[in-house]
Amino acid sequence: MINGTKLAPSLMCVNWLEVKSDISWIENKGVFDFMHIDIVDGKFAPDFTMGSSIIDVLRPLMKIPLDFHLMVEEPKSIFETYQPKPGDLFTIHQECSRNLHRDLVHLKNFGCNVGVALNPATSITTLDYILDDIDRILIMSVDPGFKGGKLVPSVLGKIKEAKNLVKSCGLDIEIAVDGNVSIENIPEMIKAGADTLILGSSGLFLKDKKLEESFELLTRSIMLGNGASGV
Ligand code: S6P
Ligand code: MG
Repeated sequence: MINGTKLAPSLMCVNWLEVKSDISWIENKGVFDFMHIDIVDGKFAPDFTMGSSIIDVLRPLMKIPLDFHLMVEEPKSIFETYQPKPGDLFTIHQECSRNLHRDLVHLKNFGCNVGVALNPATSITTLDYILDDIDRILIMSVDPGFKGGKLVPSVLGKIKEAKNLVKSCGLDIEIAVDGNVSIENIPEMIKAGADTLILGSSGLFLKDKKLEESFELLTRSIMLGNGASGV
């Protein structure tokens, strides 16, 4: 966490030729709150990411809480594959789940925290009857599936709307933003009400930069979002 903003590096965006050292840099830095793990099924979103054979090998290296983002049609069929544990957070998409409430209860029975993700075209109002059951709203600021996407501008208003809704209900639900959470976009996202930033190729794993250099830029950007000037 920096200045009250929680941080979740996206495992999909590490340098896979140096995956062990990237994970240990993240762990040792001591400021990251979650390891964000994108699971894509090739149906709800194009492409494929990491199956259990990869996650099972990497899990022992990751001590910070795991934050699974399932971009998967009818995700309940794969919950057990990733062995949800107390302390993990599992987020499923509103658009993917025919029985959203039932799937969230199923996940909570493993003892983990739960979130619901919304694609750029999905309204916050779709969560009206599920707010009491969730720990996080994950607002997708790009269409799901790939790194390197471009922010859908209407999403900034949606972050504000989500933040106001959660406040007005007096609920303890975190607002997370995922997709093109870039050094440039972060200040506006924080000002709009983002509590947690999912950091990918535009926010932490910057091309041609060492992680330490990118981290400095990230820190400045977060400070700007929180109202600090001259940093
Ligand atoms: C995208 C996925 C994300 C990405 C991350 C990419 O479908 O859910 O978590 O890994 O957002 O970051 P960037 O900065 O390349 O858009
Ligand atoms: Mg994600």
